[in-house]
Amino acid sequence: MAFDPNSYALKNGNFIGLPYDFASAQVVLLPVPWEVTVSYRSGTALGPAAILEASYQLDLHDWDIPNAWETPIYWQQEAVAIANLNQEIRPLAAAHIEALEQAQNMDKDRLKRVNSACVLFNDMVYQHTIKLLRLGKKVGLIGGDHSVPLGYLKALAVLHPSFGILQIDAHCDLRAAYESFLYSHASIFYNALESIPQISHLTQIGIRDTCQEELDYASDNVDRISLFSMPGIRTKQFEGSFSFHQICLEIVETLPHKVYISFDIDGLEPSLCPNTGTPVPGGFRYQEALYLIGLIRKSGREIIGFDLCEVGSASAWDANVGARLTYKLAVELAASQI
Ligand SMILES: [Mn+2]
Repeated sequence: MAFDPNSYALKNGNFIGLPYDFASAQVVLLPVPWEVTVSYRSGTALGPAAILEASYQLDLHDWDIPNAWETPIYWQQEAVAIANLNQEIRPLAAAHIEALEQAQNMDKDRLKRVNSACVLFNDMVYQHTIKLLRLGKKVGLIGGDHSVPLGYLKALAVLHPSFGILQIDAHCDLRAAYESFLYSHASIFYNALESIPQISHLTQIGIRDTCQEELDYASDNVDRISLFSMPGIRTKQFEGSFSFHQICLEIVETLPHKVYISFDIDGLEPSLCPNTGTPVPGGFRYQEALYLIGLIRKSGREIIGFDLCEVGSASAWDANVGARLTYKLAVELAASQI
């Protein structure tokens, strides 16, 4: 049966029921069900499955990209080894966090097991993504908590000698370890910047929930990190001196030619992600985020990959927003190819 982009979606296991297989795919979406170090609310490991399920509800027209549905997108099955390791290690991490909160003595062996499982996990993501990249695929990683992209960033660094990251997030994620977890969701960009010299620049936007240690790290590395706080962005708008377009141009201009997008859904206002791991009031509106992403391509930059993380699974609404963002990111990833 021929694919009809105007019809309802078939639940065929592919994103939005699209008719493409792995061989024909230009963009591969890789679900990563991992949330070992979550510190507040769990559920994001089931985010990818919830996004896939919600995706069948989407229509295929994109307001920016003609015939977006012709983008060959393929949703890869979840890696069972990752899901299993998450299930095995998450209870150990949860017990560690509980002991910390009760000010009990630290069980060092337990902590060691969590940290070495995270090393193993990062390597699994590296192996999956380098294989896809070497096959010429563009990859979108679907988390999971925000610790998931480290292995993917290392794989991109093998193929791209220099690239920048646009991070949309309520949090800086610049802590040097958090709760003694070396590979915490709260440390992802500290770890990325410290271990991947190919990352020439990190531009953080939407930041509104942070601590002095992270702000100090950002200002100590001001040649490598641009931080646009949410209060800073809104103040410019409230005072009427800048349009959102001008603010976006200022953001995009901090980025080099090759751009990776790391989208933590808590960068949006919490009405769009009520069940995310650590929701924070404020944040971008949906159309604002889409406008900014579109501007990266229009500026002539190349999007080399993306992740979407921290999508909650407790309600279909979080997954609905997550699925729409996934589609937009995937078609922009394909369309920006130079
Ligand atoms: Mn984050």
